Amino acid sequence: MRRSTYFLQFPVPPGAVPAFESLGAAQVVEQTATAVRLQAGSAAVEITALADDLFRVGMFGAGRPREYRSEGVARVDWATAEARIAVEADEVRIETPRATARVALHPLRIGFRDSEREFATDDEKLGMGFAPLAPPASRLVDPLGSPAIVYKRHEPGTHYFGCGERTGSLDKTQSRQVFWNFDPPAQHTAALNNMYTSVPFVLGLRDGRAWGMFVDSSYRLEFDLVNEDPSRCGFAIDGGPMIYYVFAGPTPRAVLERYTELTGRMPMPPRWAIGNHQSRWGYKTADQLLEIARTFRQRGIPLDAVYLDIDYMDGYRVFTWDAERFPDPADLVRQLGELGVKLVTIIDPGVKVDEQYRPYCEGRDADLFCKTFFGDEYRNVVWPGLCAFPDFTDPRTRTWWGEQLPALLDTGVAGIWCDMNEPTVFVPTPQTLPEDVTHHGDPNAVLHAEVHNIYGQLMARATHEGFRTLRPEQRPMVISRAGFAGLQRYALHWTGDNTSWWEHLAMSMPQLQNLGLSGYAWVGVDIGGFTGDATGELLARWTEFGIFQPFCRNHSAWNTRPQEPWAFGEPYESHIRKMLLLRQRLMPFLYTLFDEAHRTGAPILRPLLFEYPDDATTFATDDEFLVGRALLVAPIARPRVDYRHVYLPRGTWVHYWSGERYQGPKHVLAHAPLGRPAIYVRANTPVPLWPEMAYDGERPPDPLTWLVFVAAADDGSAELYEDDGEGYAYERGVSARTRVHCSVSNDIELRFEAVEGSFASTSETLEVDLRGLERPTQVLIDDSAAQAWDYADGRLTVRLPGGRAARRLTVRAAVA
Ligand code: MIG
Repeated sequence: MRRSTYFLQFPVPPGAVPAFESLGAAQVVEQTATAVRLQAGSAAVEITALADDLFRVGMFGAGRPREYRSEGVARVDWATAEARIAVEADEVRIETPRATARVALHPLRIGFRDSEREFATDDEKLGMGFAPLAPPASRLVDPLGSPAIVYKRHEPGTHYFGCGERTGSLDKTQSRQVFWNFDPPAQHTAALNNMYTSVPFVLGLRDGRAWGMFVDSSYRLEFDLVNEDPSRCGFAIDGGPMIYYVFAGPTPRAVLERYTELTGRMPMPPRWAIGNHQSRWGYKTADQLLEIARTFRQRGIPLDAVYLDIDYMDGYRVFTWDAERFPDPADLVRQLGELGVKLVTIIDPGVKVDEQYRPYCEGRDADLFCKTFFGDEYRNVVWPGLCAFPDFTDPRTRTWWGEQLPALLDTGVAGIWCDMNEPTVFVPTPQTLPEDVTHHGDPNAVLHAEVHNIYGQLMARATHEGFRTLRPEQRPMVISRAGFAGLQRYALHWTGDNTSWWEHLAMSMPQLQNLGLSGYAWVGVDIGGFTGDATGELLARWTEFGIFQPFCRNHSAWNTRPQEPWAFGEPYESHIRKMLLLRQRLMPFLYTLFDEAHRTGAPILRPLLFEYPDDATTFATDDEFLVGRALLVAPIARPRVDYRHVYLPRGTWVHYWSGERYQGPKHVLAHAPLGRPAIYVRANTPVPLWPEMAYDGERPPDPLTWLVFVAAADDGSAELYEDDGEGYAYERGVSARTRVHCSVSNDIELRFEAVEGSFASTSETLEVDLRGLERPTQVLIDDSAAQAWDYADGRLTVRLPGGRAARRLTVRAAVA
C-alpha cells in the first residue's frame, strides 16, 4: 500500500521504500489452552482467543518481548475462553463456540470465520509482514520495532465504518485513514484524513453481519480500506509490534460491547454535564461571565454550565487565575451556583518556562518534562510563550499534574477542559512535538514517535485521576480534544475547531456517528461553529441538531460574531429556546442512554445501521441519525430550505410535531420549517420526559411523563434509568431501573414492571401522555377506573401515583 512517512507533506519518492516482506512458512512453537505461538522467519506470532467472539493477534520482530500492555486497553485479564485448538500439518484452528481463527502455516495466513461468513482474513498473496519505511523515518523507528502491515481480503459487499474522528461521510470504504493526532488547519474539510484524536478501529458490515478490527499501536498508523486495490485492505503501523484484535460480532451492538469491554467504557457522567452549556473564547472577566449566566435566566433559556477559555489565566499559565479580571474565583463560582450554573475551565499542557512560576519550577526540579534527544528540556511556544511539556507517560507526572488541580477545583470549578493536548506547538508552524523527543515511559524510556497518539489521552487520564483523588465522591467532568482508543474511560470528546458553515453542520452528523461507532459515546461538536461568523438561521438550525448531541455546547472563537442564543434576535432566539427546553425535557431519556453506553458501549447518537445492519440503505443515510432506539432525527443543513428527504427504516414512525404516521422502510419528504425539525418517534415506544427546567436540579422533576405515540403496530418497550446524578452510590446499586412495555390491539396497554434497584425516584408523580388515539371509553389503572384523565385532540393524559410496584394502564380506545 502507498504510505506517507512522518514527513506528511512529501510522498515517498519512488524506489525509496524497500519492498514489503511478507511472512513465509510458520511453525508451531507452543500451544496453550487458548493460544498458539508460531515462529515465522525471525518473527514470533501469537494468536489467542480471548473470548468467544474476540481474538488477538500479535507479531513481534526478532528478540522483541511478547507484551500487550497498552494505554488503549482496559481489560487484560480475560477469563479463559472456551477454545479448542486443532493442529494439523498445514493449518491450525482455534475454535470457540462462536467463531474460528484459521491459521494456514505455509505461508502464514490468518483468517476468521463463523457459521455464516469469513471476515478479517489475510490477503492470500500478501498476508502480514514487515514494511520498512522511507529512509528518514526508518532511521528513527526501525530500532524500536519494525514497521509492519497486515493485508486483509476485502469480501465484496463489505462496507467500513468507524475510524474515530473523521471528516467526510459515514462510509469509509475506498478511503485511506491516517492515525496521527494533530491540530488540523482551520476549516476542516473532507480532505483531512487525520484529526485531533486517533481510534484505529474499523467496523465492517456485510449482509447484515458486523465484525470489527482494532489495531493497538500508539505509533503512527494507516488503514487502506479498499483504496489502493479493490480486493484488499491494508493496516499499517510505523513501528513496534503488530497487535490487532478481531471482533466477531455479528451485530454492531455486539462488536461495540466487546470493543468497549476491551478498551473500557465511559463512567456515568454527572447529570448536569449533559445539560446545555455555553462557552466562548472571549469571556474575559468574572462580571462578563455572570452577565452571560444571568441573561440565560432572564430570557428563560436553560443553562447548566458556562466555560472559561484561556483568558482567565495569568498570562496563560496553566493552573493560575488573572488576579485583576478574576479577583475572587470562589465568589464567581458561588454566584454562578446561585443561578444554578456550573463553571468549567480550560487547561493546556504547555507549562510556561518561568522561574517565578511554581508549577514550572516543580516540574523541572522533579524531572517531569519531556526531553530532547540530547537530554535537554524540550521547549516550544504555545499561548504562554516558551513552554515545557509534562511527560504524561511517567506516572509521577500524572500524579503531580493531578496535584495542581486544587488551583481550580478548590475554587469550586466543576469541570476541566483539556485543550491542545495532541500536543500542539506553534513553532515553526502549528504542529506537534518532534518524533525524537524523549519520554520517561513506564517503565522504559520511549521516543515521542512511539507514544504520540496517547499523549493527549494520558493528559485526560491524569486530569480525571487527579479529580477523583481530590473529590472522591464526585464524578469527574473532563473534556479532551486529543485521545486514543479508550479515551472514553477518562473524558468526553469534542471535535475542536469547526467553522460556522452549513457544510460543517452537515459534516457533524457522520463525524459523531463514526465516533459513536468507535467507542466514544459522549461527544459533541461546537454548536454554531467555532471559527467564522454564524448567522441566526445557521445557529437555530445547528441547535435543532445540537440538542441531540450527547455533549451540547455552543462555543465560538473570539474574533467571530457573538453567537449566544439571543445574539441574532427573533425569531431565532425563540426557536433556540424551544429546542433547548426540549433537550431539558429529554433529560431522563438521554440519561438512560448514558447508562446504556456506560454498561454496553452502545453509542447515544447512533447511525441507523447500528439498529438496522441488515438494511443496506442505512449505510448511506448519514445526514440523519437515531438517538437511542426511539428517536430518528433528520436535521436541515442548508440555508432557506424547509423540506428534506428522510429515510425511515422498517417499523412505524410518527412525526413528532404533526403526529402523522409512516410505515418504514420508506423515503419521505419532510416539511421542516425553522422551529419544527424533522424528528420521528418510533411508534408504541415510550419516551420518558421531565418537565421543562432551567437547569438540572432546579426542582424535583415532577411529573415524570411517559410520552407514547400509539399506532396499530408492533409492541414497543423502553427503560428509564435513574440515580442521584452525581457521586458513586450507583456503583453500589443505588439506582432505579423501570421497564415499560406498550402494546396496542383492542386496547392500548402500558405495563410498568416493578422498579429495580434501591434509588428512590425524585419524581413523585407519573404522567402518561398518549398521542394519536380516539376518546377512550374507559381508562383503567390495574383494572380499576382511573380517577382523573384528560382527553383532547387525539391526546390522553393520565396521572398515576408514583411508587415502585408493577402496574398496568389499560386504555379502551381506538387508534385515531
Ligand atoms: O489555538 O483556547 O479547540 O476550543 O477556544 C486555539 C482557545 C486554542 C483551541 C480549541 C478551542 C479554544 C481555543 N483553542
